[in-house]
Amino acid sequence: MMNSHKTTSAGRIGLLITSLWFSGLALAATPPAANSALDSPATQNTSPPQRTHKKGRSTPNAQSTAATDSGTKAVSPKKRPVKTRSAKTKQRQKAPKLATPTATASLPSSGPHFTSAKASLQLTVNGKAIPYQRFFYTLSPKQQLRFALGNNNDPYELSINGQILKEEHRTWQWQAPDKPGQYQLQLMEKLTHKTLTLALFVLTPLKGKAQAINGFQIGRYPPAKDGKKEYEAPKGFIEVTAKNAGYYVSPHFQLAQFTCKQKCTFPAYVALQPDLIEKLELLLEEVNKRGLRLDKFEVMSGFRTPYYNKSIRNVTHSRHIYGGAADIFIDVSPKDGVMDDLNGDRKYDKQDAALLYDIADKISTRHPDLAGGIGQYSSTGAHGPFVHVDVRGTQARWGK
Ligand SMILES: [Ca+2]
Ligand SMILES: [Ca+2]
Repeated sequence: MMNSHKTTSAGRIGLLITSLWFSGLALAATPPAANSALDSPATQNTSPPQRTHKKGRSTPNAQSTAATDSGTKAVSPKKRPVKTRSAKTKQRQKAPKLATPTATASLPSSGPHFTSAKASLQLTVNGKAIPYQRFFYTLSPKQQLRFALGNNNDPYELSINGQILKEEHRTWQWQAPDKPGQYQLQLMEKLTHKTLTLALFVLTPLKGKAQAINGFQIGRYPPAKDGKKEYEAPKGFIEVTAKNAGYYVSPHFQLAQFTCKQKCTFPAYVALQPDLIEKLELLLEEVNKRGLRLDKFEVMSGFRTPYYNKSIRNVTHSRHIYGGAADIFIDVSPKDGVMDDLNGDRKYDKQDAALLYDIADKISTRHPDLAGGIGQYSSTGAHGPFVHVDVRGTQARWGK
């Protein structure tokens, strides 16, 4: 089934040398992520979308709704024509590049540096370590959780929605309410006032044979592929409202970046796996270590409902329908909705996606617990170059 995969070497990461990264890096008003119809299944895929890409947009709205999969026959993005910016766009882009000898040398001498915000308090939830100072966990109504601390004797306080839980030998028990929604856990070290914030999303299940929740179309999940657990339908969905859409589920990623872009009103529902967000955080940290100063990735496509996935004729078992995949690119300068010129050759093509691909590959090697697929995509008439990242549990590579 993985006839088009190939393993890449981890050592081909070029220096990323440009000084363009420092302008306009505010996190403000993260625009809703745009759709990508492209997917990234184990077997690849993709007939190029036909929609004309509008250059120079201010949001990453590289919409494409065309079909993406051709079954088992792979269509290598390498065979597509490489697309570069128009002369007009290039002219706007004429800021000088710094041929810095090291990647980190291009970091600004002033201004905020990247902060990974890894957890300083060692909390586990049902055995799962919480990796960042703010993170999230998903659970079913009435599910029992056990919170536990690392081995130390400092005094702590753990509360959920402001209510302090009783501690017993460095552990706390909590049963999720029947009512789906977002519940806020806060762990505080009393002496230092260090805190860890964990959003507990009690999931809204899709009941019986229903294919929608509160009018939001979900569709029908296919039977689990080969009976594998990672291809089972999600137990439920995070309810996204106008109030929590901008919520940061981790230090750098917001709920709204991953919601499906089918036409809908709030509440919307999203499947989102914590492992995916952890992997994206690690990737973002590594990209910053390489000298690109940015605080987020543009997410072209995060979660897709089976309903939407079917409408774009994508592969049935796309990792996107399980909330475990994201199609991402870097768009800082110029902020125009498409991948930036990462390698400084004044072209915007698959070589720029290749840099991000290589870094993602390295992260995957370092963190086998977050194993998954990485796919490289060239630009088409509908979107710029991008990289697919997922956490399917096994390694898969394509497009490069
Ligand atoms: Ca750009
Ligand atoms: Ca380039």
